Amino acid sequence: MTYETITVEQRDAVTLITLNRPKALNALNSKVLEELIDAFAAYQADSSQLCAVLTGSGDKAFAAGADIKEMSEKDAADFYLDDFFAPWTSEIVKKTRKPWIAAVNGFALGGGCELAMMADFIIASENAKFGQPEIKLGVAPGMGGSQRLTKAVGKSKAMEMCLTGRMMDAEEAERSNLVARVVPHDSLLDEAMKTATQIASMPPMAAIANKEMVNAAFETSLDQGLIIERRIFQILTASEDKQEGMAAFVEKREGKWKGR
Ligand code: CO8
Repeated sequence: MTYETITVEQRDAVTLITLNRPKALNALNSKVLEELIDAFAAYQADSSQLCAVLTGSGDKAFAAGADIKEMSEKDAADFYLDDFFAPWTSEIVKKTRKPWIAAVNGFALGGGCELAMMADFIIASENAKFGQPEIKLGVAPGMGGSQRLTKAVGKSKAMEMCLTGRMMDAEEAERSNLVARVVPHDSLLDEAMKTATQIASMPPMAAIANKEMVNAAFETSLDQGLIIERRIFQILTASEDKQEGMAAFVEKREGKWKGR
């Protein structure tokens, strides 16, 4: 499949998706959304692909936000009637059950920060800068920033960032639990691919299950989350990969996964 605004490459079991509008700092317009939905659906459907990495092209930006030029031409009725921004969560986050990582290589602002936060986790380059500057445009986050940033860094810092529009550098983002790890700029893609390859080597059903459990912690009470965890754990014990994983440990060899 050829795309206009993204590139997609399969490297063994890892799908690498790159936002590819470097002249516009990879700003997210409707075409990017349409193509990302397609690319993530293809990743989810392809049983040979077990982890994905999303990054930005060029040296400067992961994504500098939703496309301001496109949004400036729309009025409130357009945003409301199209339920603008809804498909980012409903089509990408909810439908991608397999793991994916955001490799943030520069500016991740507004919708760019929100897209990075939709990933299962973020690996950032030392040059990464995160922010929700929408207030400076007379608006507010619309793709989950006020919710996901607050859950990641807590109320005080999220509130400060949304109200001032200031950027957070990579070191502060790691200290604030927004990102899993910061790596040197030049080795970002290698490090993200290495991590994705490691995830892709795990029993695939267990990877989906672990993701579902951790996500449950954000969406339910502790009691409900603990029930979800136990039930998923119990289901996994009936899998062929559980038999294989435990046998491989006892026999001191690598497991060979069936994905079921
Ligand atoms: N949308 C469209 N184009 C963009 C965007 C963007 N978000 N960001 C950068 N660009 C374009 C610039 O217009 C410029 O294009 P051109 O060369 O044609 O003029 C090109 O990218 C390079 O940008 P700069 O020259 O500005 O590069 P600098 O290095 O000087 O600055 C910054 C980099 C600081 C990242 C700067 O570009 C910037 O501040 N960008 C906007 C950041 C921002 O405000 N993002 C949030 C957008 S809003 C959003 O994501 C959610 C909206 C929620 C609801 C909205 C309802 C209306």
